[in-house]
Amino acid sequence: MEINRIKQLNEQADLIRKMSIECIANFGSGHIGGTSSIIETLTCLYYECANIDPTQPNWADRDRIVLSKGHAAVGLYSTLAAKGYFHKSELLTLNQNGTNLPSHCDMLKVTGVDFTAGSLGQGISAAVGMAIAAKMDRKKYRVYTIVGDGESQEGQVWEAVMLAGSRKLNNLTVFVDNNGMQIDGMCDDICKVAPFEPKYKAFGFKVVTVDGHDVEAICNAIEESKKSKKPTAIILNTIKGKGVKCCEGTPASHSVAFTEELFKAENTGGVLNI
Ligand SMILES: Cc1ncc(C[n+]2csc(CCOP(=O)(O)OP(=O)(O)O)c2C)c(N)n1
Ligand SMILES: [Mg+2]
Repeated sequence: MEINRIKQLNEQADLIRKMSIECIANFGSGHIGGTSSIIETLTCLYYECANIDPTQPNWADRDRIVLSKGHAAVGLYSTLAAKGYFHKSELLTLNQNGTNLPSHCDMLKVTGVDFTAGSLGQGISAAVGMAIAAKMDRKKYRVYTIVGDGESQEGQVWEAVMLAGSRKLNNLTVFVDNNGMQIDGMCDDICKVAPFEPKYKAFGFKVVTVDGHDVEAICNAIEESKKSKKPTAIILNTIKGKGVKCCEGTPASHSVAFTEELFKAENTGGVLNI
């Protein structure tokens, strides 16, 4: 990938992270930790690798992107607004009474959201169903889904993975956000589910492990998944709260009260300019 393109994607990720922080600060609290760990992945999908068109959000042949860890919705909403699916002024209504942007992603309310998620385990299951539907309809679209490591303690995740491997769904890419943390502690201390590589391999997946904040590595892994004869798991080694000073690397960053002072300390200024 050209240096300039890497720079552009990093700048875009930076902007989307700032937008997400501003939305959360505006509401006063939110899921900043698990949002920040997947910003580069969302950026690579929406700005480089996925076949999508913001002017046709319901285009039948679009790639599907399912945020299974639906609590990171603010990151998805910020990405969609940045891409022009809806006006960024809506972002400041996040979570407010009457909003169209609830804390967990909602396909009935938000233009561009492909699946309603928040009940952990359901998103990846729906993504596998979408990939099977594409095969049945002889459609070329791919399905991408982002799953948390804590989420992977749900038995339903592995039922979906087993089916995907068994059906050889090479149109499916599962990202595992391996940030090591869940709501209030380390995944390994609560219910160890890592390592992911041998588990996905055992279920018939191609597995690629990358630094989940390295846009070039993520894009390369996605391009590899497009050529695979098997479903692909991309294990993203990430930092929960990445790039947010008060949160980085602490499980307490799962859903935080974000005061005016904390926001000021981030020095991001307002990027929504509304
Ligand atoms: C079925 C279900 N059980 C419990 C929850 C509550 N919950 C929301 S987020 C979360 C932790 C998820 O951890 P992880 O997947 O690692 O996401 P991260 O916090 O790293 O973004 C839990 C237990 C839920 N949303 N759904
Ligand atoms: Mg996690």
